[in-house]
Amino acid sequence: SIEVPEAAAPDVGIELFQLPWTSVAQECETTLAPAGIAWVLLSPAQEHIAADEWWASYQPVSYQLASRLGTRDEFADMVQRCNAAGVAVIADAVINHMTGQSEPGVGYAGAAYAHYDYPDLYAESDFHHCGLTATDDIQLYKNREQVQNCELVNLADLDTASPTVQATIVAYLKDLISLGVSGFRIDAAKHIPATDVEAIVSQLPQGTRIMSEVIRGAGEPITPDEYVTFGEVFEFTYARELTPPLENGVFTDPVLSDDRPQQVSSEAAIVFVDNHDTERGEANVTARDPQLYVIANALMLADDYGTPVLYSGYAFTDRDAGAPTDADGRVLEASCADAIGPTADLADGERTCVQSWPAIRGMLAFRAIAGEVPRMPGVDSGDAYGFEREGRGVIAVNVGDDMQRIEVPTTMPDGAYCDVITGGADAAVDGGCAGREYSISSGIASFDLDPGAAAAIHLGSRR
Ligand code: ARE
Ligand code: CA
Repeated sequence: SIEVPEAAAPDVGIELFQLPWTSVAQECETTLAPAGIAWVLLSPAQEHIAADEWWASYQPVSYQLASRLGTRDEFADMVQRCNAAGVAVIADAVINHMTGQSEPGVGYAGAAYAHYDYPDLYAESDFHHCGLTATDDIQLYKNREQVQNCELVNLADLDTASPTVQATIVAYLKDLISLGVSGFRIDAAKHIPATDVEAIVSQLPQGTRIMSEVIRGAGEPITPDEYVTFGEVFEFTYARELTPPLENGVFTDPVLSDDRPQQVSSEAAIVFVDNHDTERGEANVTARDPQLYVIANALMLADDYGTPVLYSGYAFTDRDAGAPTDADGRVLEASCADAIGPTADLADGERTCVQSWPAIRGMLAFRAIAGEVPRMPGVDSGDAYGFEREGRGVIAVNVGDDMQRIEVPTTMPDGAYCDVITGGADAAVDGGCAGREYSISSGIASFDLDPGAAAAIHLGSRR
C-alpha cells in the first residue's frame, strides 16, 4: 500500500453571482465547505439603483447593506455561517463610482439620489468631471487620465484622491469587515489610480485580502502589475491563453509558473475560466459548452499558476437579464445541494451549480493532494494533452472529435486508479471505482479518451 499525502489547505475560491445571502449561507455549509472551497466572492452588497438588470448591483446609491440580494441582518448571518463553515467571504467593493443614471431617482432600499448627489454620503464636489472628452465619458483606454478620471459608461466617478472620499469608502469597507468579511474584490480598480487604492486599503486591518479587477488590455498604459504591491489581481491573460487550445487542439506548454509572459507572478494572480462579465463577452469557453468547460476548469485546477476562482452563475438568453426575482424584486433563493452537472439543458435563470459537479469536486480533491508539487512537461497526442503533478497526479484531456489514446509518463506507483472527473471526489469506493478506471504501468499512465472527455487520477484515488 502507498502513503497518501495529507491534503493541502484549500485555496480555491468561487464567485456565486447574484445569489442571495440566505442561499450563500446555505451553499457555504452544504456545498462549498464539503467541496474544499476556501472562499466565496459575492455580488455587491450595497444599495443599488432600482432596476431589473443584474448590473444594477454595480450602481451604488448608498452604502446601506440593503439590496435585492438581502438585508443587513441576512448578510451578517451569512458571513458568520460561512466563516463557521471555514469559507472566507470576499465582498465586491464598488468604490470607483456611484450611479450612471442622468435623472434623479430612489434606490432599491429607498435612498433618494441624483447623478452627483447622494445625501449624507457624497456631493457634487466629491466627483471627477474630467473635462477631457465631450461627455466626460472614457473614450480612449490608451489614455491614463481618461481611464481614471473620466466616467466609465456614465458612472459618476468618485474623486478617490480626496481624503474625505477615502474616509467614506474606508468606513464602508470597515463596516463590512466588522461583520466578518475577509477581503474585497476592488471593482473597476483600473479606473482608480493604484496609489488611491493603496491609500484606501492601507487603512484596513492587516491581512485584509485585496483582489483588484484590472483587465489587462493590449497597448493600455494601466496594467495589473501596478496593483500587486498591496494585493492580488485578476489575471485576465490566463483564460485568454488557457482556452483557445481547447478549440484548436494546439497546446503550448508553460512548464514553469514563471514562464508565463504577460502575467503577474503566480502569488499575485487570481485566475479563472470565466466571470460574470466575460461569460457575457470575451470568454471562449463558458458553461454553455459543458464538456469544454469541464476541461478548462480541470486544467486550471490541475495547474501550478495563480489562485483559481470558479464561477457559478445562471443560464440566460438576454445578457442583461437579472436572476429571477419575487414580486418585490428580491432575487429568489436557490440551492445547489442536489445539482449534478454539467448539463447544457438549463432554462433561463437556472443556476449552473459548478460547485456540485462531480468533475469539479473531483478536481478540487486532486488539487488538495497533487497541487503543491511541480508541474511536469506536458504530452501531446493528436488533440489530446496531459501532464503530471510530480509523483502525485496526472490529468489528460481530449478536445478533438475522435477517440484518442494518450500516454503520460509519471513517477506515481504502478496500479489501478479511479478517475475523479467521472467519479468525483470519492472516486475510489469499495475496491472499485465510482467512475472510470485507468492504470499506470511501467511509469506510464494511459488514457483512452472519448471526444470531449477529461480524466484525472491522483494518489488519493488509487483503487
Ligand atoms: C450599465 C449599462 C450602460 C450604462 C451604465 C450606466 O450597460 O450602458 O451606461 O449602466 O447607466 C456592469 C455592466 C455594465 C453596466 C455597469 C453599471 O457590465 O454594462 O453599465 O455594470 O450598471 C471595463 C472596466 C471593467 C468593467 C468592464 C465591464 O475596465 O472594470 O468594463 N468591469 C466591472 C464589473 C462590471 C461592471 C463594472 C465594472 C462597473 O465586473 O460587471 O459593469 O461597476 C477592454 C478594457 C477593459 C474594459 C473592457 C470593456 O477590455 O481593457 O478595461 O472593461 O474593454 O469595456
Ligand atoms: Ca475613477
